[in-house]
This record gives sequence, structure tokens and C-alpha cells, in this order.
Amino acid sequence: MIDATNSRTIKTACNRDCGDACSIVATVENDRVTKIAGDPDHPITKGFLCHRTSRFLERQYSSDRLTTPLVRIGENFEPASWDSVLNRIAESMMRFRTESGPASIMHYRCGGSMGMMKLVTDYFFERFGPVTIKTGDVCTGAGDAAQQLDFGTVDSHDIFDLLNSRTIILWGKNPYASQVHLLPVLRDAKKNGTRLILIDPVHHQTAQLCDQFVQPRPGGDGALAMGIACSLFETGKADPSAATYCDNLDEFKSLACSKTVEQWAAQADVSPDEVISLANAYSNGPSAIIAGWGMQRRTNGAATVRAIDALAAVSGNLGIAGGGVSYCFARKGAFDYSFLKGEAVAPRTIPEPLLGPGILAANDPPIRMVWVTAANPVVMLPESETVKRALETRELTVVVDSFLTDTAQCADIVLPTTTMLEEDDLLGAYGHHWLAEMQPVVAPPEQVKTDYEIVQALAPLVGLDDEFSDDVETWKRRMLKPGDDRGASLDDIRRGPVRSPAGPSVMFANRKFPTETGRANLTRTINTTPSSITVDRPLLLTSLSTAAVQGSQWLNGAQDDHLPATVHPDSAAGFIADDVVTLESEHGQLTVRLKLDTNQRRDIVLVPKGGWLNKGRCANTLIKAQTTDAGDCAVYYDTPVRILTVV
Ligand SMILES: Nc1nc2c(c(=O)[nH]1)N[C@H]1C(S)=C(S)[C@@H](COP(=O)(O)OP(=O)(O)OC[C@H]3O[C@@H](n4cnc5c(=O)[nH]c(N)nc54)[C@H](O)[C@@H]3O)O[C@H]1N2
Ligand SMILES: Nc1nc2c(c(=O)[nH]1)N[C@H]1C(S)=C(S)[C@@H](COP(=O)(O)OP(=O)(O)OC[C@H]3O[C@@H](n4cnc5c(=O)[nH]c(N)nc54)[C@H](O)[C@@H]3O)O[C@H]1N2
Ligand SMILES: [Mo]
Repeated sequence: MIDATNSRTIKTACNRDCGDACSIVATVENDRVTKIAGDPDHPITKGFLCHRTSRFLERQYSSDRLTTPLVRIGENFEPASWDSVLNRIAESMMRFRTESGPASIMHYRCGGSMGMMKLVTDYFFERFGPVTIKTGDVCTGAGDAAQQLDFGTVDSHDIFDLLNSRTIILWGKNPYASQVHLLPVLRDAKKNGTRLILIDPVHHQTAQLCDQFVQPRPGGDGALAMGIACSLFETGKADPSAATYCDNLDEFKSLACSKTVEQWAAQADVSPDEVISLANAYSNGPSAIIAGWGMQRRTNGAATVRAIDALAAVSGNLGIAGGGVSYCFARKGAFDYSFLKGEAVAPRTIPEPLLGPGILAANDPPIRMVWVTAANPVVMLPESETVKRALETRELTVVVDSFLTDTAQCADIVLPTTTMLEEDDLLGAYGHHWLAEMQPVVAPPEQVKTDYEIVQALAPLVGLDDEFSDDVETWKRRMLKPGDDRGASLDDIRRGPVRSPAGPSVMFANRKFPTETGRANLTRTINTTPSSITVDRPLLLTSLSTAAVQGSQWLNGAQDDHLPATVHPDSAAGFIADDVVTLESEHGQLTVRLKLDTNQRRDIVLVPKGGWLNKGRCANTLIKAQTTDAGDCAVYYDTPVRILTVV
């Protein structure tokens, strides 16, 4: 649409790491984006954008954006031409491959963009190598592994199926920060009379939306789920037909009944009455659990999700409208990306949370080169200092980003890339089932390339002449092929919002599970490890998403003060609000500004995730690199710390 003032609107979509994958209407005047808004015609976006993305233009037009390739000369970076950097990269890649084998090169990508075209970048390195890649997932790995074991797949009920629930349990989730487009659905459900319950060790805004707020100890959810199951069995409210679709039912029942409700409640640090009221609400008609991601970023994260899955199974809430344990939506379910083989062909993998120590320890061959794209691992992965050292000590580290992040600062070569308003891509969502197309709303600065354009330019220099000559449109059509006769082709998506035909309305509707036996696989063990806090370090560091920022992508000026750290006043005896103090773990120290909140538990300290290392705000300097019990997720929230006076 173009009007007399030369203003036009273009639709695209948000590729940021978030469940919502919003449809965006951008206003462009004289080749400049002047406004972005949520698409009013999209059933999920509903005409509004979140706090952080509604301010995206500040990032788009930030003077800090990278506009030319940079090469390290000693301590500094100098601008360089694409030709010179690509030739140097190509020469190194060929040499490392010949001398040490392709495993000596590592490609690492994380959540900078959810776009499907990023898989084609992965594919480039697979075709060149295959090279060393990560395994697992710091974001959702433990829960994914748990649901894969329990149900044989990971996907969710349609988001609007929540309107069929009598009770919705938000089990560790803060949609006000992490997924605001879930809120209208929750509000509609509430208007229908659905009971909303939040189970979260942290008090946050979502507690106000809910009818009930239960605040267990961090990591106490497994015990809590067992307590609820125990109550259901004791009161005869468990599903009498569960044996027809569950394996290990007897073992699970014995486990749940091996302690009393009071004992499970004590382990979870809630009252027995709370367990009983949760059991009553959960068995009162169809009940949905929305499982958040926080609880599985713990030592026993997979065991926790498995306990919740089993509870849902024995309660009779699986396979029915209004039920389910919705954890992640299979965002790639509509696409054919079988060209990428990933771990199946990789010569070596490093568990993502162990990236820093893993690169340093890799031997036979050592890792000589790392290519980082759509990721800021120095800030976002545990043991920031180790990640930094690992990247700084390679023979060649290449980082592709739009900003000079802590990670980019470790590079030998930094390649400037497009923002989401300049991207051409496809999206699925991990918080609902709709698909979207991204298209460039404006052209990028002259020297800025998409990840795909970068590998396209590199391909002929490393002998992959033909493989990456296809344009983005061809890749889009290829990946959407399965939708061609199911109303989900590229042309369909261009006409308006399309729901993935692969997305179920109700999961396991016939109570058939894609497991080996076709039945739900109930857990037979529960790991109720006590909290890792000690007398010396009595607070668990809890570094969470905040509404104002996506990951580590802060706006200018947002990191000028010390990192805020919120505790219950009783946990900060001798200090007052706004004191500047030190948080100390076994692994490091961080200077923070104290905030006091009587609604918080006395055993946690809350900080925003994503603070930059070079601003002294990075929580991951305090956190040891370790993996969860399954799925190679990162143990982000099990680090005990104490508050010290700054010396
Ligand atoms: N504004 C904003 N939105 C984001 C992001 C962002 O950085 N900023 N990040 C995106 C990303 S990467 C992701 S993965 C998603 C999800 O990002 P997450 O931050 O994982 O989102 P939630 O699942 O809403 O929140 C996690 C919740 O788990 C709770 N929790 C922590 N430990 C436990 C526990 O032991 N038990 C229980 N019951 N709860 C616990 C926390 O208190 C928190 O409320 O959000 C995305 N959305
Ligand atoms: N302490 C602590 N740490 C955490 C978490 C936590 O809760 N606590 N959460 C974890 C979670 S859930 C996740 S998912 C990870 C996220 O970790 P990351 O994905 O590494 O985090 P982001 O800050 O989103 O960094 C992405 C980078 O990609 C860049 N980028 C954006 N778009 C593109 C693109 O198209 N191409 C390229 N090349 N770059 C692009 C951005 O500028 C940004 O610098 O962090 C984890 N880290
Ligand atoms: Mo994430």
C-alpha cells in the first residue's frame, strides 16, 4: 500500500527467540522504517507487539550497528572488504580441513533468529565438513528429552484449546515477560470461568492474573507432582482407564504412594492443603498444564518434567480437549528440512552448555576454527570467562552479528549481518501453530549480508559451487513442499495467516502415543535432590527473561547501572535497597544493585538474564558449565551464591 506521502506498509514477521513469532506491519517512508506494529489480522498477534520488539527500531537504527566486515589487528578491529575476509576464511577452512580434518572446525548457532533459512547455513557447514557442532539445547533440552521419552514426541495442544479447560496450570511460566500473546487466551479462558493457577518459586506479574499462586522451592516440582498424584490415587480421582494407555502404571503408583501427601508437600516446601487443592482443581474437568522452561534448567530438569507428564497421564488429562502438557510447539513440523542431517553425520559434538570447556578440551583434532552465528555464547552460556577464552584462543574465530557483542569481541573476523527487518525467511512458532513468512522491509546497509548471502559468497571459494546458488524463494518453496496440497504452501502463507497442518488440535487424541509400545511411558523414578544451597551460600541465583530485552539484545543505555538483584529483605540482613553489593558463587563474583521484595522466597536471588560481560552484568560468570540429567540442557538456576559487601 503506497499513499501520497510515499509511505507504504509491508508485512513481515518477528524472528526473535520467542514463542509468539508475531506478524508485523511495518511502515516505510523514503526507505526508512518509521513504525512497526502488530498485525491486526493475525489470530495470535492480534494487533499488538511486545514491549521489546515494539522498540526494535532503536536497534535497527542504532549507531552501534556493524556496517562493514571487521578484522582484528592486535587489540583493535579494522574495517575490511568482503573479498579479503572471505578469501582468508576460505583459505583457512580448506587448510584446516586438509591438515586436521573437518572436525577441527566448529559451527555454533543459537537463538538469534528462529528463521528456517538458518538451517541452510548449518547445511553449508555440513556439506563442507561435516564439522563439529553442538548437541542438546540450553533452552529446552531437558524437557524435550523428557517428553520424547514419555510420549515419543514434543508438541502441544492448539493454543485455543485452552478455552476448553476448566483449570489451567501455568507450571513455571511468566507470559508477561516471555510470551505476551498467550495472555489474551488466558484472559478469555478466565472470563469463561476457567481457574488459572501459577506454580512458580518466583513471584511475578502472572501471579496477579491467576486465581491461585503456589510458590514451591526451586526444583521442588517433581515432589509436588508426586504429591498431587498421591492425592489423586488416595481419593480415587486417578483415571480408572489409565492402565489401557500407560506403561509402568503400577510402578508409578507405588512411587507416588511411597510417601504421604504431607511428606511430598514438605519436600516441595508447600503446605499439604496446597497439594490437595491443586489435586482437586486438576481433577475437576479437563485441565491443561502449560509447562514453562525454567524448571527444566536444573540438575534434575528432565526428571521434573517426566514427573509432571506422568501426573497428567494418570489424571486422565491426556488425549482430551482442554488437557495435555503443552511444553513446546513443534515449530519446524510444517517444513521439510530433511536436507540437514545434523548430529547423525557430525564427526564430533559438544554439549551446548559445555561449549567453552568443550572447545578447550577438544583433542584429536583440536578445534582450530569456530564460526559463531545468531548467538552470543560468551554472555548466554555458563562459564562466560571459559567461553571467552575458548573463542579467543582459536586460530580463527568468525562471528556473524549486527553488533559488537562480547562474543564478537573475541573474534578474528566479524561479519555484519541483517536485522529481522532486512531478512527473507520462513518461521514456525514454538508457542502456537501458525506459520509466517519474513520479507525484507528495507534494504540493509550496503556492506551488510544475511547469513545465507554470506555462505553463498563463501561457497564457490571452498568448492561448493552449485550447492548454494538457489535463491531464497527456491529454498522457501522446497521447505514448504509438504504444505503444497494441505493449504500451507508459500502462496497460501502469502495470502494470510496459515496454521500448520502438522499441528494437532488435541495431542494423542486417540490415546495412541508415538512411543515404542504406543502407550505413555510413565517415569519409575523421581529425583528429589535437595536444593544445592548451603549455609555459606544460601541463595540460588535465578537469572530470568525480562520484558524489556530479548536475550542479550539490550537497547542503548539500558545497561548503564549495575545489574539489579532482587531478594527477600530477610535474605539481605544488614543491607538496604539500592545498596551495591557483591554476589559470589564458587565460580566468580558480580557487583549488583540490591532490590528488596517481600513476595520472593528467602532462598533465591533474582537477576535479569543476558547482561553483558564487558558491562560487568553477566550472570553466567557465576555459573558452572554442566548439563542436566538428560537432553544436554544447561543448569542455569542451581548455582548457590551469597551477598557480600563490596570491598
Ligand atoms: N521478553 C523476553 N521474552 C523472551 C525471552 C527474553 O529474553 N525476553 N526469551 C525467550 C526465550 S529464549 C525463551 S526459551 C522463552 C522462555 O523463556 P523463559 O524465561 O524460560 O520463560 P518462562 O517459561 O515464561 O519463564 C521461566 C519461569 O520458570 C520459573 N522457574 C524457574 N525455576 C523453576 C522451578 O524450579 N520450578 C518452577 N515451577 N518454575 C521455575 C521462573 O521463575 C520463570 O517464571 O521466552 C522467550 N521470550
Ligand atoms: N543465565 C542465563 N543464561 C541464559 C538463559 C537464562 O535463563 N539464564 N537462557 C538461555 C536461553 S533460554 C537461550 S535460548 C539462550 C539464548 O542465547 P543466544 O541466542 O546466544 O542469545 P541472544 O542474546 O538472543 O543472542 C543472539 C545474537 O544473535 C544476533 N542475531 C540476531 N539475528 C541474527 C541473524 O539473523 N543472524 C545472525 N548472525 N545474528 C543474529 C543478535 O544480535 C544477538 O547478538 O540463552 C540462554 N542463556
Ligand atoms: Mo530460550
